[in-house]
Amino acid sequence: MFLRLALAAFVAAAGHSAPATVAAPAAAACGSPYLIDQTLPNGARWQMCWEMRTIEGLTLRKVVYTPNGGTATSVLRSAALAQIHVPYDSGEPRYHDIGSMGEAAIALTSADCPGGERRGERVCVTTRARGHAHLKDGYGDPAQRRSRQGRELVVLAAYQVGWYTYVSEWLFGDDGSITPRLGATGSLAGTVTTPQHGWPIGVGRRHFEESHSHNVFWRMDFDVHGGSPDVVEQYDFAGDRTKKRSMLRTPFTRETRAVNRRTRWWRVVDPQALNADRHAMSWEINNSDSAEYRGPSDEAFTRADLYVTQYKACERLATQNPAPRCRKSVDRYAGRERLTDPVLWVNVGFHHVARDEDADPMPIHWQGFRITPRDVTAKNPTP
Ligand SMILES: [Cu+2]
Repeated sequence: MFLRLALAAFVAAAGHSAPATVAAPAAAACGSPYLIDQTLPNGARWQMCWEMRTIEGLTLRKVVYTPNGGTATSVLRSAALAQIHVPYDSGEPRYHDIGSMGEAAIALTSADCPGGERRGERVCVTTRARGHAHLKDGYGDPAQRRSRQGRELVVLAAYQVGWYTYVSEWLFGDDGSITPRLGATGSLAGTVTTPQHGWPIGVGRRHFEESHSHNVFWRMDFDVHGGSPDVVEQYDFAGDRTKKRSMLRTPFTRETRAVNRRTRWWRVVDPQALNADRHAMSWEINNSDSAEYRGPSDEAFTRADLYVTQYKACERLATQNPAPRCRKSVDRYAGRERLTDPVLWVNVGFHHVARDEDADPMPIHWQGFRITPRDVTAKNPTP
């Protein structure tokens, strides 16, 4: 690592015109059926290994992206769900649904995995349309007219937790985007309450189904373009009722609890890894669709939308962490330690107010966030 850093510094100091690159990531070290290797029609390639862990359930490791015509670049060392916290509006109950997701994973049918491959019965790998990749007028020149439909790789598992069925999806777009999202379907829990805390479902107004939140946490250990250290930065755009907007960059040098703001986003950047334009490669995190649930003081883990912590192998779940020698929840992990190997925890909330349409089987409702390449390639790899 230090040798590589020193080499990169030497290349920069020598004014070398070629982009300073670090070693290309090793190909994913896993065999069938655990290897996923999908090249989408536009040439974008995604490679990774999957595991079904007893605690976290579906876990992706060594995620590598190769843009069309480009070289392979590592993105994530590992990624998994880290908790689904479900507090009900009357104050009780308050579930922590992740503890043994590997055992809750459902055997999938071919209907659960359209056009895809079932791996080890419990994981589906497939591709599907994602709508317009781009659409551009030719300004009178038909040769310049552009229109293309995008596709995405889908890796999913489903879990039965109480009455709910959770569908955990990882979407890998042919534009390099990654979308982790969780869908809740199955059946409502049937928790009956007063009109103040619920909504009348069924006939008349006798039965009030209790409203509740699903606060979903994902844990991601990034590995941007190989082993040189990654840095996490926060971006804000100052200016209110003014014409100007000014960009503010805040690097996180120590562990952090960050909250959402309407134009705020984060990125994980490897300052040593440069694209062909000599811009540092990074992956942007955008968490703008959260209900931002904030709980009482004994649920302090709900009080931030992104946690950045120094890597510790025993910090696996965002709450009710099973390792006895480790702290119990992500708000406790995020102390003041210096960050050299950052792990990101994204918290996305959804407030579920039941409606008549939620009768069995309950229509799926989704929550998630977006990870987008920022300067991984010097231009659009598939114009
Ligand atoms: Cu719900």
